[in-house]
Amino acid sequence: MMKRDLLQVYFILGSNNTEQDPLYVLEEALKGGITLFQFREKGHGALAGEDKKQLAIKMKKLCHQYDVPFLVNDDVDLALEIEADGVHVGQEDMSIQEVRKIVPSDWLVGVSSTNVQEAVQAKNDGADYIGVGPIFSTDTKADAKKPIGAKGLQEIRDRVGDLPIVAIGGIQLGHVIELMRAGADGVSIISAISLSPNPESVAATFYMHTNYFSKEQ
Ligand code: 3NM
Repeated sequence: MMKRDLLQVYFILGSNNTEQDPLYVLEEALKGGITLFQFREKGHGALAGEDKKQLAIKMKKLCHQYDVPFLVNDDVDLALEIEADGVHVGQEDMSIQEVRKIVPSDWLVGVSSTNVQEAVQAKNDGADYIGVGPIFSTDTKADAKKPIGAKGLQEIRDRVGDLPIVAIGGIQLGHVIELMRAGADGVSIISAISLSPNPESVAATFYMHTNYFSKEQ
């Protein structure tokens, strides 16, 4: 099983999630102590083709300088081409079984789940972790589902045993303790870090809060 500490502060970023240089934002977040990174180049103004690939290569390099695993959202071909450390897929993307067939056995493979049924399915399919959400409403994902709250997260935790879980969607610093208590191993964040004027200090504070909770147990 994956080291669940990796999910503590799981930062996700695409070039359209910030007005700043995405490489600057990523490096600040890495300095602040993010534990896992996902490149998610989606939505209005997203890069494609060679531009997307070049940005991914630079981000992977940065992550590795800080010993943080680099995952790619959805685009398994790109992930393979640039030798990422794993992939994250949504419910509409390639299935976990299909992904497992074509990626190295040591890759992290995560899947999004918004309800108990999807979560149990992901566990049975052999996902390393699930991204559970949206917990709260979010402006970052245009087609986000209805928020499930900490209660929805708790229901999923009660049904998947010790499967590693990261909470996602609208998460701010003040939510961390509630979500860790509801059964999350960590929090996944875009805008609370990417839109902050000081991504390093926000990332560091997320780390402190999640770490405090894991030490409390
Ligand atoms: N996936 P922010 S919510 C990428 O529910 C993503 O699966 C979600 O961004 C899901 O931290 C979401 O800015 C957006 O709310 C997360």
